[in-house]
Amino acid sequence: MKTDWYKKAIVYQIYPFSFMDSNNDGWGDIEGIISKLDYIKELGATAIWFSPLYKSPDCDYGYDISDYRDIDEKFGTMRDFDRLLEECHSRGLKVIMDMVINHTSTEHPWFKEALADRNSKYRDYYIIRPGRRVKGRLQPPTNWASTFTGSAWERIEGTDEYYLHLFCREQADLNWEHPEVRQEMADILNFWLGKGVDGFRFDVFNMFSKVWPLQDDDSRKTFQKGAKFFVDGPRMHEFLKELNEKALSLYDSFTVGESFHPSRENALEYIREDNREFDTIFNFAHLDSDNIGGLKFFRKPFDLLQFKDGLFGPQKDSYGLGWNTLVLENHDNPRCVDRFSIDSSRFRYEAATMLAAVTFMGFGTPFIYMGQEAGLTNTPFRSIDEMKDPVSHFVYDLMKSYGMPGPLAFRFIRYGARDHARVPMAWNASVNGGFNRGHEPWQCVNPAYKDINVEKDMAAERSVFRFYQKLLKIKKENAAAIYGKTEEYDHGNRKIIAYSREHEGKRLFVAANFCARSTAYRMPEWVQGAEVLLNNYDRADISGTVIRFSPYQGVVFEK
Ligand code: TEU
Repeated sequence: MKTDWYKKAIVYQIYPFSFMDSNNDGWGDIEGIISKLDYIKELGATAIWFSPLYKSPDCDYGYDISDYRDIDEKFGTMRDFDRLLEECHSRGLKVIMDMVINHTSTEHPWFKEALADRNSKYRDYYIIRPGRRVKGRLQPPTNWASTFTGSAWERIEGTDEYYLHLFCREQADLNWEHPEVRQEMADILNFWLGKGVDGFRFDVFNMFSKVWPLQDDDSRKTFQKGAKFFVDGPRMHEFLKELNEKALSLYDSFTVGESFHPSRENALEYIREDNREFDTIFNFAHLDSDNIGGLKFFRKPFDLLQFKDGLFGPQKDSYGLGWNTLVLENHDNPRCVDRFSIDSSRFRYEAATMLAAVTFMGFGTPFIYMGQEAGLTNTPFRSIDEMKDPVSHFVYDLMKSYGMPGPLAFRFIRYGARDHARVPMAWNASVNGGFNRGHEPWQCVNPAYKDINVEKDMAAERSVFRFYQKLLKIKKENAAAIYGKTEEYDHGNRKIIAYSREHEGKRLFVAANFCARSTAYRMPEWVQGAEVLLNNYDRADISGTVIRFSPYQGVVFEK
């Protein structure tokens, strides 16, 4: 029977490579994760989403899967995983697996067979097409661009054929038109559900369906060329319903989709409660408020109004129809305290807590990315060689190919790089931040760990972790914080964010200062006399309905 446990859930995301390395080989592992479950429980999370643990050659660090039914040996064995599942469940923590089924690794046996034998049935599992001869030269079947730069087609060696990859060339897109592919995917979901996992996060799900026949994109776009033929494709809703029918609905499973710039209409269709597609999808629009056109490397001055639009739009759209998510960080984004024009050298604690309060008190399930709860910061990478993410390298190379000198290209990519979130966790001030016992980690550590780490934060008088604990407790227990309708106030204010949540006569008012200076703000009349439920400072300077905010102060009132 389907329940709605996810509505009161607090999800904690683990990037297994970098969480905890128990055997000191440089890679995070399952044993390490188990050793930290009590910590996650203490924080107040109720579910864990694991970035991919499956077998993978790691061209895209686990997002290129070569066996959907096995655990990669650097993380442990299937027996270790079964124990992890048990250890989570015995602590009341739900387990959410990452499902990367838009593409497989090119090391997946299906793909290898498809290339090895022209008559293999697995050829139809992928999107393989003959190239085109243009003025005697062989060209890809269409002009689509990969999300990760360059053509979305890779020529199959020794032939005139190409296969489609909307991400790295080692991530071959599956052909979802083929019923057998869809059946394989349902079987994989059932395999994990049968083991007892509680749900899935679906990677770039709204690219499963492509527009057929495949055709050129005649728009002038350079980036995301072809997107109109592979985002929110015509059979998307049908495919999701089928996954539900054949797998998801057979269990009390939770689903959250990661979508690539869905249209507003489609975003709603995916999550409508009566639609039987997904329970919810991620909304990232507010995270584009410091970049141009959703391209995270193109930095621009932070735009608070855009942040508000992105944060509140989906809350309004989904309220009463489906469920929403609340996100500040994940493995694809830099640390939030180093974005949004925040002075994190002076106000790290204030900013980390304020951002959490304004985001997570909204309508939707909070997703916390490991380390966010301790206010971890970006890494001062010194050169491209310290970065492991293929995307950093692709964009760096692209900039250089446009004639940008190396050091400039490096500075260009550093701000938005996904690597910031992917360095080993800073647990304490010991070697490698306590990630392991000194073996060189797969990815360099953030040297800030000596100062900024979990242990130190938990012991501090002004601890981000302790604030998160209080915030999450409210978020789980207060009906208005869970179910309330969001109403934004003073949208045009470029310093302050303010909104209310209302449910069955109870009202919350959430307001925060996005500036490094104190700022006065007149609250609505009804807030007068309300109780302060949460505050990231010791006191709130209030007279009548005017609150004089300190830098990055955030306050939650209850009436
Ligand atoms: O990401 C999808 C995606 O397109 C972006 O978030 C992407 O990371 C960004 O545009 C690059 O700058 C998902 C995963 O979260 C990501 O880690 C994978 O690399 C990607 O899919 C491919 O599986």
